[in-house]
Amino acid sequence: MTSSQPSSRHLVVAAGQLGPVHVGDSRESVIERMCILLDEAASRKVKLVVFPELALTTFFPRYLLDDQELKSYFDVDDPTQGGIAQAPRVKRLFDHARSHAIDICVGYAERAVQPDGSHVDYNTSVYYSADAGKVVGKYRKVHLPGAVEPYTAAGAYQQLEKRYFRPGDLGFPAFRAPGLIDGALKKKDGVTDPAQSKLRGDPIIGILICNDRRWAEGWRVYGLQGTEIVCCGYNTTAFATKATGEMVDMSAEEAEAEVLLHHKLSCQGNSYMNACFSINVAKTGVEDGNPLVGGTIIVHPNGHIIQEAETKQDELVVAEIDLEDCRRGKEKTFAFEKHRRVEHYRMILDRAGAIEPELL
Ligand code: CDT
Repeated sequence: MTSSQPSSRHLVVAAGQLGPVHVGDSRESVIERMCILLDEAASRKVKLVVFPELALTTFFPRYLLDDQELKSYFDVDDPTQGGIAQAPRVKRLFDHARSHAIDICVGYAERAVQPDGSHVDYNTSVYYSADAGKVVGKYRKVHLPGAVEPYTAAGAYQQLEKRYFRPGDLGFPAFRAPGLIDGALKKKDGVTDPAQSKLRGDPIIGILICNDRRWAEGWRVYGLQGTEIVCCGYNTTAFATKATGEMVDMSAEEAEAEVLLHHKLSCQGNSYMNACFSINVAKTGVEDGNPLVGGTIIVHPNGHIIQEAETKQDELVVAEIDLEDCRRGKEKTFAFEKHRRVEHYRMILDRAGAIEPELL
């Protein structure tokens, strides 16, 4: 061990699970709830809290809205005005996190102001570093579920993300979060051999949003950037319907169990296959009659769930993690630089739909 090698890569992290946010709930009231979770996090020595997808509002893509109604759900992210961390309705959350020296990752509906003054809407999460006092990572949801046009069948459950958001345009950009690990290796330490610097720098973070967690592709792109912690907020319905409106043929309990199974398989499998921790955070409970699944989990790089929510309400789910635990998978089991066979993966890039082999 050299003098610049951190003696410990331990870190206390948390999922800031939120209970329902109803249509009539104000931003201020939701941010107050999030600040209460941050107060608890501070008392438990947490350094990073991950909040859900679209944390500040109800999950509005379940409603058909006109432009005026829609506008109220978006927060303006204007780079010339300091971005989302300075947006008047949200600033308090970031300031509160900084006052506790806690990083936060938070999802919101982003109305992105363009250089010509027009705007583009995204389903976004940002990572705010308390140490840097600014947003150091931003992700715009790539895999938008649902439809542009509402289903017309009576009783159909709407999921209008494709109508309200543009698919993310930033790819899957991993980034480092400063100030979380004492003695993290820096550029100025002059270690130029990647074999020597690997897993010794500031933690490498990636963000996914809800439906993204079901797609191996995004996780792998993060894996290929050495990501150690994936932050993923979600709003997932606790039931399954057909586009025609009727429920899939199973009881409500069976449907919820199935939703939870798929959620856990996705997070546990992909954490293991990319040797990273993941912090997967629900907005849960019943929003204006619409049940959302819980299942907030913090997952270890070996695929184990190390901490899990016990409620469907606001709840802080805390785990102490050791980033060193990523090493075995990254350097031995998978060691992408040794074992990936990229000459066989072309189809993953070139093909969207499945083309079956010819019939026999
Ligand atoms: N919010 C979100 O992405 N929800 C999706 C539901 C998709 S059902 C059309 C999810 O994957 O949980």
